[in-house]
Amino acid sequence: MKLYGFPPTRSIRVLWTLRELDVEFEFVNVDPTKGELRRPEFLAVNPAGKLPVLVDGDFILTESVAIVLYLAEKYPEKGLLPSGLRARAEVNRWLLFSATELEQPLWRIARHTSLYPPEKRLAAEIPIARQDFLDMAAVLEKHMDGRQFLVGDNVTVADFVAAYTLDMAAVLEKYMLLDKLPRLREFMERMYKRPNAPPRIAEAFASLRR
Ligand SMILES: N[C@@H](CCC(=O)N[C@@H](CS)C(=O)NCC(=O)O)C(=O)O
Repeated sequence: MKLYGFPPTRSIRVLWTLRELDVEFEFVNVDPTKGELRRPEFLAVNPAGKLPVLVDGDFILTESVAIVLYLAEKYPEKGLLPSGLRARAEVNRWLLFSATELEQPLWRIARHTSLYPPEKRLAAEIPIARQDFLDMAAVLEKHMDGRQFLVGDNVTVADFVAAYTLDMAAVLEKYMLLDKLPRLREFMERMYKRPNAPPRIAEAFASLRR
C-alpha cells in the first residue's frame, strides 16, 4: 500500500491507523508548498488535488475518514472497529462529528487566517467559526465524562480521527480553543502517548524546518 501525504496534514489520520495496524506501507511525500498537488501525475491519482490518498493495488481511495474505515475493515482481526451494529453506528457518528462539526470550523479559521490569500480572508468569519467549534466541542467534552475512548471500552479509528482533529485546534493556539475543555485535552494527550501514535501536528511542522 502507498500513502500519499505530507507530514502535518490530514494524512496523519491515515498514518496513525497504519501504524496501529502494524502493516507495511510506503509513504509518498507530496509537498503542497512546491505545487506538487497540482502536478498532472498527482491529479491523476486524486483529481481533487488533496491529501491524503491511499493506493492499495489497483484501488485508489481519497478522503481521510473513508481511508481509515477501509483500513480498519480490511484488517478486522486488529480490532479497530467494534462488531455490533450499534457500536459501529456510534463509531460512524463520531467520525462524522469530528469531520463536520469539529474540523470544519477549525478549517474555516485556518483558511481565513493563513491558507487563503490575504484578499480572500474574512476577519469576521473567525469569531463565528470559533464559537461554532466551541459549541460542538462542548458536546464531546460532556460525552467524554468517565470515558477512555469515544465508543465502548476499546480504541477505534474514531479516536484517532478525533484526537488529530483536536490537535488541529491545539495548533491554533492563539484562539484558546481547548482552554475550557479539560477532558478533551486529556483525551488528546493520552491518545498521542500511545506507542504507535504519529507525531503531533506541531512536531510535523518542526520536522520540515530541520
Ligand atoms: N475531506 C478531505 C480533506 C482533504 C484536504 O483538504 N487536505 C488538505 C491537506 S490537510 C489538502 O490537501 N489541501 C490542499 C488544497 O486544498 O489545495 C479529507 O479528509 O481527506
